[in-house]
Amino acid sequence: MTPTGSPIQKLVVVGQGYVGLPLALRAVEAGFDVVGFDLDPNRVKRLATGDSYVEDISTERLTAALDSGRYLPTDDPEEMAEFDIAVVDVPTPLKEGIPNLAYVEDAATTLSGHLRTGATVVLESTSYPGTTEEVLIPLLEQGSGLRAGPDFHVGYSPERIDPGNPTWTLENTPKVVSGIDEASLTSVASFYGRLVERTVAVSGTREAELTKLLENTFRHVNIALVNELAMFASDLGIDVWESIDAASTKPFGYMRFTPGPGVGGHCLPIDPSYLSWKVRRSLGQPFRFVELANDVNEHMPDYVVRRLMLALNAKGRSVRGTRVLLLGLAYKRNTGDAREAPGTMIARALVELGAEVRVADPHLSGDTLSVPLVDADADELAAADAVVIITDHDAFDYELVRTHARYVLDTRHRVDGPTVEHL
Ligand code: SAJ
Repeated sequence: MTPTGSPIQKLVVVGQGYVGLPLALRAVEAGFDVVGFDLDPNRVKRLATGDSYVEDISTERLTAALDSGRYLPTDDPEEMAEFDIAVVDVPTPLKEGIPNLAYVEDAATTLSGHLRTGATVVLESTSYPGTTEEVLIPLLEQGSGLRAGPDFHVGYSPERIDPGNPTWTLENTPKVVSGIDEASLTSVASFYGRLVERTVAVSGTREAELTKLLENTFRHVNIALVNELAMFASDLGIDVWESIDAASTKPFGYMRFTPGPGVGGHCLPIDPSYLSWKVRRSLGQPFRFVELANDVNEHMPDYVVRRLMLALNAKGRSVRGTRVLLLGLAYKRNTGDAREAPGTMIARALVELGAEVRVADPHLSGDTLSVPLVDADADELAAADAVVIITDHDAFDYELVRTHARYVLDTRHRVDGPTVEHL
């Protein structure tokens, strides 16, 4: 309920990225008055003109929200005034391996200036257990003079947005919800209950924070397992891909993961380290699975370069002066996000070794790259001394690769042929 006891109406979403913008627009469609706050004036300008920079949000959907008169993108904190509920969707990066909560702290301080009795604040950003109660709440209380619990509600609800996923959306993905007390949980659960099909309540914010970290650490550790297995299998002359395919036929008790050139993106390379940092800081012990998984996955780009060096060496070639075409630089298939992408590390290493590196990636624009961006056409494929498949976008013509490339190192097992080696 709002401070005046009427249903929650005014929502502020702090951060209009791949998580905050879908939430803001879903809330507009559910009838809320929404302020979409972002520190980046360029983003605000683009949103205000109906120009979406989030792949899951179409121009039509954004324009409809603007036309409703209930969506206001802004970088002016004054527009937050009188909010009933605020959701914080800001980045939580690592800085030299240490959690960097500067964006969360900034959001809390800004919101505290507009916090009223009876209002609700929810943190969605991924962070270590304790962040809501040890970082967010003190700043909200300091800036408002109010007390979390008696005066305003606070909760945590992890984001589960999977960009580009056509099946699982904000609406149909179960939403874990929590509160610092019963009244907070009720407020948070009823808010999300108006946006998503199913909410899942847990007893406290720390359990909710740990839920998200468990989800992504589970993936990170299992990807590291198959990556290490792939390296051993290759040395043992065993086709690990066949074994993975065969294991994947098990209808229970197994989940398919596949080797790759490393783990990129804004989730997996980062989230598990929030957990291991918290364990080490609070308990003085290493979270060995996470630290080992980080070590294995961070090693994969170097392993790919080593495999290429061995292949060239077998042909009497050095890397220096060799023309290498990298297929796919984005961190994940069919996306254009090259953040923390292993492909960029592989490209950099090959350039340092003196290779002539070219990249083909239909999802990337050339202005972000330090190497030429080309098309993976027959000429480019034939002209390369080696082709490395790093991100297996569906847009590539793998038959063309198979028939024109003299040598292919395929890190995703997307193509077969006499000139192809797999990770
Ligand atoms: N990767 C592998 N082998 C695998 C799976 C992934 O090498 O078997 C690599 C990918 O190439 C990529 C990285 O790991 O470089 C991360 O891939 P991801 O599939 O985990 O995709 P993300 O980073 O977009 O993870 C998101 C997460 N979503 C949220 O945090 C809300 C994650 O929880 C989802 O499970 C995941 O999407 C998903 O399932 O697609």
